[in-house]
Amino acid sequence: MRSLLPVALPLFLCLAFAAAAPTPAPQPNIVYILADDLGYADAGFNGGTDIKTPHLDQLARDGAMLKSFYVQPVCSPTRAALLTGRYPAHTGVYGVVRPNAPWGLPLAERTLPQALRDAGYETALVGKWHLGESDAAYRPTRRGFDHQYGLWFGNIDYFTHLRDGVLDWHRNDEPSHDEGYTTHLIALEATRRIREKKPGQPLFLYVAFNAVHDPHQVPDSYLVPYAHLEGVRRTYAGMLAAMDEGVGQILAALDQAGLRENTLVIFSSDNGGPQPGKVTSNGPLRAGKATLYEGGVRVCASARWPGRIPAGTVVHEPLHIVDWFPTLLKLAGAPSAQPLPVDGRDLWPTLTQGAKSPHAALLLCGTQPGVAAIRAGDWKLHVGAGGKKGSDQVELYNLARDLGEKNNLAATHPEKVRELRAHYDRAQQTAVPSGEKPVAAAKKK
Ligand SMILES: [Ca+2]
Repeated sequence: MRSLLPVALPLFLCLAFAAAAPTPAPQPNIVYILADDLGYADAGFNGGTDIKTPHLDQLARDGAMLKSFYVQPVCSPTRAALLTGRYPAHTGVYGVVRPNAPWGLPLAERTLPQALRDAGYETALVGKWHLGESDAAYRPTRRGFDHQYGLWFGNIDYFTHLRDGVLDWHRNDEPSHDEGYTTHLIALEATRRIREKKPGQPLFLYVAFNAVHDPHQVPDSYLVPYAHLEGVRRTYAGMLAAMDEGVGQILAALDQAGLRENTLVIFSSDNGGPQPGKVTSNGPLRAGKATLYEGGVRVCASARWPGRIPAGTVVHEPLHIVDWFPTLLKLAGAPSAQPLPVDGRDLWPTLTQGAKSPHAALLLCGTQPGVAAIRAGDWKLHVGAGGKKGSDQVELYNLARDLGEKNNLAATHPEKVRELRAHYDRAQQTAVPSGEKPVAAAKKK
């Protein structure tokens, strides 16, 4: 037998190696569709009943619905978290970047499009930026995007594209005088980026609708099906219907380009619905935008990748938008050369294999340092509740029994308060101050 080894072993090793060598997975195209200020329960797939969202519903049914997907309570910090994989406590982007304010997403941050571009991706931002524009260094084309089209500020007039008399509509960071309703323009440009995608190169397309943020404006034709709704809710319904139509056009463009099978499409809102009950619906969740109650930070979300995410998946495990950064880099085979510590964790096993949340505890930062909430298992602790930063004023809820955060259990469960408070205290040790700089400082210079 021994005499056979020199011949047989190399042959065996050769065969074994051939069988075990994994076929490199093709880099998926990635389309992240971000809605602005969408209520938790306004899309049909997440419990909405009075507004028609057939395309968002189909997208969610064809993949996974993320029922406990967390973001930040307002626009800029959520976008910073998506693009860096880092919490506001580490980027310093706790609040919104006002027009002309002399700050933005810190330049030391390595962004998702930068990392994907280094991995061979073509990268495009279509829609809202809201991470700084006062200095050219903060603008999208300097932060990893090959293509930019849309608005820099947090909101603009949907038809004139003005904010306080200033035109904020740009192509590759130069003024654009394209005319039209921004939701239509964003959908049109997104479909163009898909049609004109560079052959042989994967695409990262970040579509950040300014819909359904105020000002509440929509072409009259979209109001017709919603005559039964009153006031701003009717306009909002038309705006959401227009956005849903745009999402349908983007999904159709992927189909027409033959890209459906190798494209991961992700959808979420950037924060919860403002004025719940009047304008938006956050369903059973308490409060809305700008708060750390569930209505402010838990948003409707979905993800579709045919053959990779089983259709009809429903994920109840808590996930955070910071998780997409490491997840997408891994799927893209991108070197995770982020020089700064990433807070996000790979959410793919949770999404595709029913694994538990990758987080023992999630940090939800308020719009100023020191105000935060911790989500750990079924429990949630608010520290500095009521906006008093660093205070001992806490609220404790058991979300499994009390999704609406009505019964504060802090007094009766001090051991649970201590346990979650320890997570908060650890997070505070590495927290940075807010990077916010007031607009006035720019004018004085
Ligand atoms: Ca928003």
